[in-house]
Amino acid sequence: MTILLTDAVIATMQGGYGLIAPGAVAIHQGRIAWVGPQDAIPAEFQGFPRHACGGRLLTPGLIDCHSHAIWAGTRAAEFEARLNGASYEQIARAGGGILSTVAATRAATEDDLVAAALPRLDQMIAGGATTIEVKSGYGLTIDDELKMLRAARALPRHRPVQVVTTHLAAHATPPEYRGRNAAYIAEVALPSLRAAHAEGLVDQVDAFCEGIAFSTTDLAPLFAEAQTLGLPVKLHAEQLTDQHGAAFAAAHGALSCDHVEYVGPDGVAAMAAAGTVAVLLPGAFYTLHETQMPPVAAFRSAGVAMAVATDLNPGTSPMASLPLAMNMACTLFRLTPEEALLGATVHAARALGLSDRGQIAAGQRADLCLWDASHPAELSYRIGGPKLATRIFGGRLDV
Ligand code: DI6
Ligand code: FE
Repeated sequence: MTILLTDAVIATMQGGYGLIAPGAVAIHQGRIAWVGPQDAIPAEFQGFPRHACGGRLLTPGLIDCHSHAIWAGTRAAEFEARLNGASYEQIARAGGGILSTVAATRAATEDDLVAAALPRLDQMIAGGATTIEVKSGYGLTIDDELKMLRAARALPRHRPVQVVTTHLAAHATPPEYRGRNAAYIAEVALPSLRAAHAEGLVDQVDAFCEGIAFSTTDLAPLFAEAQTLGLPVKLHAEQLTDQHGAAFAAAHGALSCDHVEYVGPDGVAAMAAAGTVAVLLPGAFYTLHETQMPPVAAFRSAGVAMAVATDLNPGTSPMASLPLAMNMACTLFRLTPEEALLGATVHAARALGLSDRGQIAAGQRADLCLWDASHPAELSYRIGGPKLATRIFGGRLDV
């Protein structure tokens, strides 16, 4: 498809907002062919069919670089228990929390999981997402982890979205391995990773490094195996305590360290040296009523890129909207709206190891969002974001 978008306020996200207004974008064969000022459209694109944007804001399609969008069951009762005084750790240690979602997910079929995920996916898409990352981690057996990854891989057959899949068998220790983390890694996490890789189901490897989950010692064989298979790693690091997971992950060239509220100066320095992105997840911070903020000032001064994601999951972040996550990142973590939008575009792409999206520039995928807004700060300023007027996915107008 060939099209020329005209009369837009364009946030190219090159060097910050990279505003061009009024601007135009030429799209050809699913890619951006040209972007620039309205009055400088090259002759070769003048004849393209036009779509007038009416002065609306055009951004890159948003990228949700951290989600657990595949699960079965609900955790509303746990939410209620927490408000009656139970902590997240107490619930987890009592077999609730992640493990209750594991039981429901094990009982579901691949088709059940896809069906349950589609309404969530629709909400993500309504919030402007065009690429989403989806993790396993609620199966915790070889077969159930593979089932989750197959369900994640199936999503683009049902909706116009690109999916990056992440193996997260090291999310929690299932009851049958309680107190035997090393055995769980050896007998479930490693074989499920090898099988998922052999079946082409996995793009990257993640783990939950935490006192209530896995230590860096537990995870060393998993990250070594990821390296052997040529898969990039990332880590849920320093969400509730400082386990020095960020430094461990950075030493493995991690694409990102996620949550990172409790990361210390050693972790920040290691992330900066390795070019590891800090993925901020304000939805979990908000839901858990946390008070320890991620060290945003330290990330800035060390030059660590910050991404923003939903962490969509049934326990700690039942939220599918990236604009809402951006609003929370600004209000709770004091990001600027420009940093929040970089975090859901350019830096989110980096956190997924993707360089063909996240900016409006010649050669990039033509994944774009046209918003009922006139300035990019409105994406973060309005709680829940402005309405998406038109979404362009792979060069096709689909809203
Ligand atoms: N950290 C989180 O916030 C989610 N996973 C993780 O490692 C929580 C997942 C859940 O509670 O279901
Ligand atoms: Fe998460």
